[in-house]
Amino acid sequence: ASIQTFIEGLPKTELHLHIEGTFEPELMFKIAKRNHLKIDYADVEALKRAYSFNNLQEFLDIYYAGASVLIKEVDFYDLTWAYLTKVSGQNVKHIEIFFDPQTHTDRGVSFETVLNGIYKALKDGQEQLGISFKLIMNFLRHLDEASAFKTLEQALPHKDKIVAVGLDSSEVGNPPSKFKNVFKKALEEGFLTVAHAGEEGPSEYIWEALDLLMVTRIDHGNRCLDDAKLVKRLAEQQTPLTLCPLSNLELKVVRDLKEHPLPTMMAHGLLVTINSDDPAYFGGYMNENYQGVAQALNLSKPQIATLAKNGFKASWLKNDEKQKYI
Ligand code: ES4
Ligand code: ZN
Repeated sequence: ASIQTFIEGLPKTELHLHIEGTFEPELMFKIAKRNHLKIDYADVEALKRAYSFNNLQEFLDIYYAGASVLIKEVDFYDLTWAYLTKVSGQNVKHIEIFFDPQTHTDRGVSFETVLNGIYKALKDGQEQLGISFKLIMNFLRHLDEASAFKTLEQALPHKDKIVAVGLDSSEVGNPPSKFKNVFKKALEEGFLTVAHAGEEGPSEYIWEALDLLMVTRIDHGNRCLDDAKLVKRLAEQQTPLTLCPLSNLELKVVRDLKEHPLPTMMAHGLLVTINSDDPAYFGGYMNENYQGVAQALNLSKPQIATLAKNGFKASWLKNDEKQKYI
């Protein structure tokens, strides 16, 4: 079989996905219209032409603007359901996905409106599409720790729905240490922790995520390769890195997929996984991310299969659930 058919047939996980980053332009216009809101672009084509980014911040500005048309619970449901039906066709079996409550609560949308819409769709996806899930609540790192604390308080009645907290948005200048107290509280409350680190920020931020935020996975982590001691630590502990190749390309974290650090990381024995980050903005869901690196880096079928298995290993599925796939 071709590499493409091989990738399509592999059971896959998605461990690094912002649900707000799955907002396709067509759905965005539809939801804006029914909420009587205007989008700054004339039509889907004009909006798509704006999807050209030189760095993370240029992307985030458009991503937050897009999310601002989400108002009602059904909007969050429809967003999540559209994503689930999309990846159900890509043989994605298990997902652990992020949502950004502050992006919505800061606009006056209630925490429950956001959470319930997303959660109901995830439940329906589990029942109707057979996709199991975990939900991760991210704090926006460009906001202060007090705002993150407020958000954590809002999550406490929903520990049955939210398994972990994470950290995203503008990385440089907003180190993990800024959030050490709120992550400590989250850990005491029984949440798992993850954090974006080493996407644009330095390897020191990865150390902080490990040692101060006690993360069980690093989101991105590309810059770990700048520090041999850190690579050794990540390899020894088998701390997963949730890599996002097409995101890295679109945000100019790498110049070309041929220069992606994935093969070097694999050679160092790191537990690397392939994920899609914000697929509506970066031009590809799971299969396209696998296909991108497979082609650019000339990966073998066993290497591609290892990446897919790594996703299950790196997941929070129970051991007996993982064993089916690894
Ligand atoms: C994000 Cl690629 C990326 N990095 C940091 N924060 C984000 N939020 C959505 N996508
Ligand atoms: Zn991300």
